[in-house]
Amino acid sequence: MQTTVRRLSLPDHRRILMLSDPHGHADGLRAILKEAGFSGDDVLILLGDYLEKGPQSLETLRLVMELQRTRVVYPLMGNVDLWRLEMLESRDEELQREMQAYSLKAKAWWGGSLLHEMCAELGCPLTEDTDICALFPEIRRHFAPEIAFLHSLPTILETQRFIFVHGGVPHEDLAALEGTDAFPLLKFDDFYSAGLSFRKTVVVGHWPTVLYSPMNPVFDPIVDRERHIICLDGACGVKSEGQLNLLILPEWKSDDYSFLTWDALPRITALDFQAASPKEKARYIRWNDHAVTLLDRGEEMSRVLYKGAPMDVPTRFLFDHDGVLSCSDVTDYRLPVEPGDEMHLILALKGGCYVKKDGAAGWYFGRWAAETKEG
Ligand SMILES: [Mn+2]
Repeated sequence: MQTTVRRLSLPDHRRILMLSDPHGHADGLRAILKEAGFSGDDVLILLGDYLEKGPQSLETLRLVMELQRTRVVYPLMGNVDLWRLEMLESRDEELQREMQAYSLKAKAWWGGSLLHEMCAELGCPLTEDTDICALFPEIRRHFAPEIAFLHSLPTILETQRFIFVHGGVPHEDLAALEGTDAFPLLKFDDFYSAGLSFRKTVVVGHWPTVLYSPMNPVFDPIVDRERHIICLDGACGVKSEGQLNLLILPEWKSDDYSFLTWDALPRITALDFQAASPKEKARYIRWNDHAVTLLDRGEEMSRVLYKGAPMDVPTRFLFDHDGVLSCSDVTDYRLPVEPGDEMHLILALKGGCYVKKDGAAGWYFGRWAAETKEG
C-alpha cells in the first residue's frame, strides 16, 4: 500500500483527543471515551492498530467505523490493520492457512482474533479442520464494508501543528513520502529512540512507551516538547499490565496536555506507607532483552542473573523463549505509596504485590484491601 497523506485544518475551540493501538479492546475504548465525556463537540484522532492482541477485533473495528459515521473522528492505518487487510484480500492459499493457524493461537492467547471472529459470525467456527480457503470468498462478501473501511484509512494526517502517523516519519517532507511504501511508516519500530526532532509535533503509537522507560517501567504517554514528539501507545493487550492512553488538548493551539488511562486490572487500596526504592537503581527486564540465568527457583519468587547481577522475579514470569530461559517484563522497583492510594493489581503474592500506580509498575509490600467494583 502506498503512503497517503490527509491534510486537515483542526477547528478552533474544540477539544482534540488522541488515542492509539486499542488492539481488540472495544470495551476499553468505549470506557475511556465515556470517561472523557467524548461528544460531537470534540475531535478524535485514532492512530491505528484496532485489530488483534485483544478479544474484540471485529467489534473494535466496527466501533471505530461507527464513531467515524456519528462523530468527528479521523482514523489512521496501523501496521496490524494493513496486515489483516492484505490477508483478507489475498488469493494466496498458503497465506490463508497461515492466518488460520495464527488465529487459532491468537484466540488462545488473547481471547479472540479477527479471522476467528469473522468465521464465528458466518456460522462456521474456525478450527484446525476448517477449509479456510473455501471460506474466503464468503468472508470477502460478508465483510465488504469492513474491508472497504480498512482500505480508506490514510497513512498520515497532517494538521496546522501536528503530524499523526501510526509508527513514525523519517522527516517532515510529507510530499516526498506520499506514494512511497506505507509499511515502513506504519511499522517504524523504536521511533522515539531514533533521535529525530521536528518542527510540527509528530504524534505516534505502535511502540509501547514503556519500552522507552530509562529506569522503572512507565506506561503513560510521552510528550517531548523539545523534539516535538508524542508517543501514545500504552501497550494495551500487548502486555497484561498495559493500558489505553487518551491524550486530551483543550484545543489544538493549546500546550495544556492532559490524559486518561484505561486498563482491566483489578483495583486495590493501600493501607500502609511505603518508601520508594531509588529509581536510578531500579532494574527492568523488558521485552526483547529478557534472557536470564536461573540461580534459585522458589515457589513464588525466583532469583535470576540478569545482565550480570542477581534479581528476584516472580517464578510464574519465567518462560522458555526458543530454548532460552526468559522473564516477562518486570522491575525490582518499589513504588512510593501512601495509605489510601489506589493501585492496579498485576500479581498478588504472599510476600507482596506487583502493581501499577499512576502508570508506573513496581512492588508494594504493605497491607491492602480489594476495591468493590463500581456499577
Ligand atoms: Mn503497531
